[in-house]
This record gives sequence, structure tokens and C-alpha cells, in this order.
Amino acid sequence: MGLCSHMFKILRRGKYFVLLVLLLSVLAWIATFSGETEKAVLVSPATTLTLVKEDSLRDKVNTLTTAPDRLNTPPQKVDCPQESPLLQGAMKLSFESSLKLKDVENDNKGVIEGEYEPSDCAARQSVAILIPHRNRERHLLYLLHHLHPFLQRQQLHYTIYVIQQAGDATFNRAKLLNVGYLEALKDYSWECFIFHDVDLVPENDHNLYICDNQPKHLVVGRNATGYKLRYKGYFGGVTAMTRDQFLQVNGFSNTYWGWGGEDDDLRIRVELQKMKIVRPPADVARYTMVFHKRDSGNEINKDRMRLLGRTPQVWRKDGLNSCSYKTLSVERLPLYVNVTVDIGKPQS
Ligand code: UD2
Ligand code: MN
Repeated sequence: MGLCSHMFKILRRGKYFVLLVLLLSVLAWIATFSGETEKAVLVSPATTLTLVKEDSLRDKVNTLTTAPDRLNTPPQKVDCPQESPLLQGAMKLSFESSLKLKDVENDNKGVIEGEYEPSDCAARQSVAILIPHRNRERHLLYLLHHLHPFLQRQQLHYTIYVIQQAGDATFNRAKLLNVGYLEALKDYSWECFIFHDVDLVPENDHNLYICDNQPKHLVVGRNATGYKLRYKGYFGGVTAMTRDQFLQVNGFSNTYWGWGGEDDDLRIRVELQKMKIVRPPADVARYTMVFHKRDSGNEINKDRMRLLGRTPQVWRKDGLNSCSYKTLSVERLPLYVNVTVDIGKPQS
């Protein structure tokens, strides 16, 4: 009997002991949980500063610190498909004499100050379209009319820049394009640049206005030349180079005043860098050139052969790094950024 009651007492105390242990565990769990919550809330700027040294950590910290905002911002866009579903292939082009700038603006409501990006996916490339220009307003209108919808069907993020040569000194297409590159980079870190004559309208939207890992020539053929490549090495009209490819060749030469040679000079620069020009298939890289005569102020450059001969010696110091100009205005018009520039005149 005595032994039994002793055992009974021990068991009863043991029960209280188990209860006590349970209670303590619950309290300890609550304490740990609330401690962690506090830590998560307390990711302060000071903490982020010490963590940002490592990129992966920076990402993690950014996720943490920006998470609450995400509730209010739209979800991240998915990448646009490899091939846009909006492409239509060969198009019938129209050049109506009744076309007005207002019509083109109304047709392109998604373009703001010359810039567009797809609303439902993240564009594969950000592209600056650079158009050298003086006194070709009609050609510019036709080009804007066709090019905006063309680029939108390709689901690109782009801005069209028109670089206007001020004054009536001899025209210099190449220098204007250098200016366009330098000015466009003040707006955005464009990864791809398209150097585009104002009078060339692409006929097929499978001719993609994106850059490759080699410089790309987009005009294999045009109406006036029976859609044949004019000559081997021809690099005029419309070309695409990445920001880095163009920097690597020091851009165009600034010294070609008047018609001709500047496109061959760029090809020589590309070849000196052991880069190789690529082209889209001939049935796709087709253009219509709006008919025109040689402009006054853009007479044939008789010095071009001599200049081409010295390119290998001078390209390092004649180009982007020596392009001096004075920007007179930058107007952000609905369909393009209009950069007017004084690029000087040829040295006599
Ligand atoms: C060819 C090339 C062009 C360039 C030029 C020689 C093709 C399709 N194009 O064009 O890329 O190498 O020979 O310099 O092969 N411009 C004006 N106003 C002017 C003069 C020129 O806006 O007063 C601009 C305009 O963008 C024009 C471009 O410069 O498209 C080239 O001039 P062009 O069209 O008179 O020369 P073209 O057709 O022989
Ligand atoms: Mn032309």
C-alpha cells in the first residue's frame, strides 16, 4: 500500500512536470517567432548598405525592401516571343500625296515623343533609329508612316531620332549619324543603333531592326537596282550596329562632306576590327527608295577615294572621339526626336 501511494505521488508530480515543459516550449517558440518577425521588418538602409557588395545579395535585399511596393505596381512583363506573332511579311507600300503628318500621328497613338514599347511583353532589344536629314520633309513623312507600324509589329522598344543639319554648308551624312549616336545615348542606354537613309522604306517586316553579334547591312536590294546588291562590300542605306560595335570602330569618319564614300569608310573600319558584315536573306532585305535627284549641297565628294585610302591610318583619331558639333535644339515631337545641329563646314 505504502509503495503504491508513493508511486502515485511521483506520477502526479511527473504530469505537472510534463505540463511545465510543454508550457515552456510554447513560450520559447513564441519568443523565437516574434524575434524573426522583428528581424525581417528591420532591414534598414544601414543593413542594405553593408550587404550590397555582393550582387546576388543585392538582388535579395532589393526583393525584400521593394516587396511591399509590388502590391501596387503591375507584374513584371514576360519577354516578347522570339518571333513576333504580329509580322505580316511582304507589304504593299503606299506613297499618297495627300498624306499628312496628323494622319500618321493619329495612326500611332502608342508612340510618345518618338518612343514606343510593347505594352504586353518586354522587348528583346532597345533600338535607336537615326535618320540624317535636311530638306526631305516628304520622304520623312513617308518613312514615319511606314516605319512606326513596322517597328511595332516587330515588338521593339525604340525611339526615332531625326538629325537635322542646320545651315546650307555641304551635307555630311556620316557626321550627323555620329551626332545621333552621341545624343541618343543621353536619353537611354540603347543597345542597338539603326543608321537609316530618309528615303528607304522597308518592304518586308521579317527584315528585323535588331542587332546581331556582327554589324548588319539591311539593304540587300532596292527597287531602283533590281533588288540586287550593288557591289560586294556595299554597306550603305540602312545598317545596324550595337552600341559596342560602333564604339569599337570609333563610329563614322567626320571628314566626308558631300555625296559618297562614308559608307565604304565604315566598312573598312569594321573589317579592320576583324568583324564580318552579315545580311538578312535577299527576299526579305528589300527596300523601295522614294525617287529623288541629287540634292543641292550634297554634290559628289571628289576627295572620297583619297580619304578611303588613309582610313587605316586615321580611324583611331577621326570618329566619335573627335566629333565636335553644337546642338541648336532638341524637340520632342510626337513621332520623333528632332535634333538640330551645327556640324560646321568642310575645311578648305
Ligand atoms: C546612297 C546610300 C547612302 C549614302 C549615299 C552617299 C543607298 C541606298 N544609300 O544614297 O546611304 O551612302 O549614297 O553619301 O545606297 N540627305 C538629306 N538631305 C540632303 C542630302 C542627303 O536628308 O540634302 C540624307 C537622306 O537621309 C538621304 C541620305 O542623306 O537618304 C543619302 O543621300 P542620298 O539619298 O541623296 O544619296 P543616295 O540615294 O545615292
Ligand atoms: Mn537616296
